[in-house]
Amino acid sequence: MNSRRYFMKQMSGAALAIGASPSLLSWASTAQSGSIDVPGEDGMIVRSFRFVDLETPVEYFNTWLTPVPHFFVRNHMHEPSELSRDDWRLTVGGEVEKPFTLTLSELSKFETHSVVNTLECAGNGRSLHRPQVPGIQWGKGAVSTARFSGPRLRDVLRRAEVKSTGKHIMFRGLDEVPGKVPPFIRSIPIEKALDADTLVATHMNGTPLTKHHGFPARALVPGWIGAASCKWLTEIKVLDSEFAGNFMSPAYRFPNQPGKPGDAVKPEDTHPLTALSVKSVISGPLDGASLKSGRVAVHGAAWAGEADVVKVEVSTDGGKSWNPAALGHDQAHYAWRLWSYEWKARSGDYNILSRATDSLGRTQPAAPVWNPSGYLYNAADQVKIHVA
Ligand SMILES: Nc1nc2c(c(=O)[nH]1)N[C@H]1C(S)=C(S)[C@@H](COP(=O)(O)O)O[C@H]1N2
Ligand SMILES: [Mo]
Repeated sequence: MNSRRYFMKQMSGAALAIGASPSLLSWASTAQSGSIDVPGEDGMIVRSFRFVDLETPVEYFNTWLTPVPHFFVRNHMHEPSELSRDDWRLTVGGEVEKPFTLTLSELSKFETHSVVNTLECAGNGRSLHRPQVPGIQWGKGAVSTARFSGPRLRDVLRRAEVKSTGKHIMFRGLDEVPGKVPPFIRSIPIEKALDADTLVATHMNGTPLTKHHGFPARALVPGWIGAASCKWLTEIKVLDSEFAGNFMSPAYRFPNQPGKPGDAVKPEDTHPLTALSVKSVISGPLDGASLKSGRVAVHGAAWAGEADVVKVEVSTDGGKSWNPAALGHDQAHYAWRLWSYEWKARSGDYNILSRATDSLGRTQPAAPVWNPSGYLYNAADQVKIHVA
């Protein structure tokens, strides 16, 4: 048992021993914002005892590519327990002329393509919504960036010869479904599936996918919410309409019109989430930091889903005035940009903000768009610091 598993087991044992006390669970889920922290292996923040849900601390947002051990993990259920390279199969069927099944070595014979993608969970930042909403109480770090490689989904689909009735592509993973909950199955529209950058990814940062990230193969739907990128992929099915199931509806839907915080939203007034919003996060100085006066680099990362980040601005006076940040050298269409702003800090208490603008003309709002499930939080980021 590796130390992370050991840790998880110890912790869930502790939670069980005291009857899974809600106070202990909420203590864990509010760990990042409170003074008590629950460090996992490699300093990752453990957001759930039940399944593996690990958040990346924002101070790790200092490399363009996130090292795999620092890449956030989001699981809705148990990771598959037995997964051998030799037994794994991928079936391709549904609205196709030629259904087939592939082994891993057959899959690896397709041409390989690489995409640097920032993957963000739709629920990232959920804990910052007011009023609070149920769900994993992510802080700011359910987002990471990696170079994903593998065959293009469209090449796999071409071999199967999709019929004209094929409109949506459904993915099924091998996760183990606990009790009576529905399996994690979702679908994406055929247009996105046929995009040259949508992958059946087998590698991340040049090495085979680890189990946490979907070994041996996952869908990679760049620029879209993380939930589109199904892990432990075992079935690709072409459908004539969107997949009907819990993880398409009611989950992962957004109100068509922004409502008042706390208001209920009718299902018919919602649509499925697709691409990510424009967003930036400050990775330093950290919230609550005490610094010496002088030169201070305010830095972070900014991303915009299918759009490009064109500008990041920093305010050191609580949002009254804004200064342009320098954008980092490394860039790719679906990847975040690192940014930094050099500030001459004099003593005092400061409210530092960052906001990004993208190639679609979208700018991060001052306040988030509240919604009942707390998706796509993207208000301008904020840290409070003291300069001595
Ligand atoms: N089979 C399966 N795929 C899945 C999930 C899951 O629970 N099961 N979680 C999804 C969600 S909600 C997110 S945000 C991403 C997270 O990918 P990561 O764990 O590699 O960071 O995986 C997606 N793919
Ligand atoms: Mo997610």
